[in-house]
Amino acid sequence: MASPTRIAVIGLGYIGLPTAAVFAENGVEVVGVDTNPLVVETINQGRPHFGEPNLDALVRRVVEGGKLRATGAIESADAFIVAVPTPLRGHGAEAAPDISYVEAAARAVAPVLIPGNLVILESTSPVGTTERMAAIMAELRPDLTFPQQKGEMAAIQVAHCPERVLPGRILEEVVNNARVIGGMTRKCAQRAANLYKIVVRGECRVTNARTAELAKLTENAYRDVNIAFANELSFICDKLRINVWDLIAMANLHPRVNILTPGPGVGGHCIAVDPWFIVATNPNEAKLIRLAREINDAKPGFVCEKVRQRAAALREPVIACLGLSYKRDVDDLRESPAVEIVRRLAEERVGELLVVEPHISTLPAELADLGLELHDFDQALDRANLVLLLVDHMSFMQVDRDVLKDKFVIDTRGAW
Ligand code: SAJ
Repeated sequence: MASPTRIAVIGLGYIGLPTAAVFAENGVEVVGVDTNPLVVETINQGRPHFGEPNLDALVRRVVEGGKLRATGAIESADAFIVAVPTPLRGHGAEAAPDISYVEAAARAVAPVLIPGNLVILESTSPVGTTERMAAIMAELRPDLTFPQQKGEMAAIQVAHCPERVLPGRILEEVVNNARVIGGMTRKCAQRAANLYKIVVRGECRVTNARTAELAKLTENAYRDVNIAFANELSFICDKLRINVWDLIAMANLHPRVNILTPGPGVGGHCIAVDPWFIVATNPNEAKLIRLAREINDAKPGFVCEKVRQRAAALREPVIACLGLSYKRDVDDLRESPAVEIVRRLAEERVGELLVVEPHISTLPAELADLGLELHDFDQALDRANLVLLLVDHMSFMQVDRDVLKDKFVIDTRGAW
């Protein structure tokens, strides 16, 4: 079957935009669809609306070359890639995945479908979401046939191909990572694999849609559990007065041990969220996955307690809070433990807080509303008597050790 010449990418966020741009770079005509007019306008000016290495130049090239165009309204295409958010609503035991954006995308795509179209869900989703998307489209288009009705003979093919790129290395990983491609039928999977092979150099492993859905959730739950192990060690070491970083370095000398790095908590829109998708539907089985989430979620509170103890020893605590993003060298503040820690310290008035985040130009409202402001790195270090390293940004690594000499330092990343 010939490769689609025209694809529509629905949702131009952290995954949708790079995906659209990479397909466009490889000669596919791409129309990007987003409900946010500002996002559409920015992209049509040749600019991404968020920071990601090398994305600026790529978006400019493909927009100027006429290969990528953004719009607010869905258009017909050969294939549709849905990359919309699947947020988690509620907390802990009450948390439940919200697939309403996927459902809305299915409703938006349905009217423009023609026989031979391929619809792919890329959003990280609870098991069964691809089938749900197909059911919505089938209900709206009784004139067409879908895989759940006609199997391999269906007029429309539906598949799930979860994204697995690491923010900060998206453009490299979107091309080089292996992909798991789950079709509602074998033909669906094969057609989706043929599409991804236009841009993907890694293996495209085909399976069914449900397995692909759980595979993605499993990858992030696996990493969460492993980070929780490292964070649990940090609690144990604190009590035993052992340096956790040294301990892990020693243990990792063993040829079959590879412990990850403790930190201030786990953030980002994926690892801190996706394991709950498994727990929500399998509360009795997913015991370890749930406990790992709880351990990682306890880490910001532990860091706040350390800061409180240190600040209590100072007459006028001035605390430089270094970094807000959820991890190093990105501007993404979603689910960031650093933001939570700074917010809690500000609410409790633990001291004067000097917030430093070189990757953003304005503070999120939840911090600005507490009277906090962004500060310059050097000035904040100069003024502070307590330095709290929350994110191991490259720019923080070149710190002058002499400046830190007479200050209390809390290094949550073990980076200094
Ligand atoms: N973290 C630690 N210690 C570590 C590693 C990470 O505390 O040893 C923290 C980070 O600081 C951050 C969080 O965990 O707050 C998550 O960061 P990450 O770099 O591990 O992962 P993400 O969330 O940026 O991207 C993950 C990736 N998944 C896996 O590595 C299994 C990526 O491949 C996925 O595509 C992405 O989630 C996603 O979109 O699902």
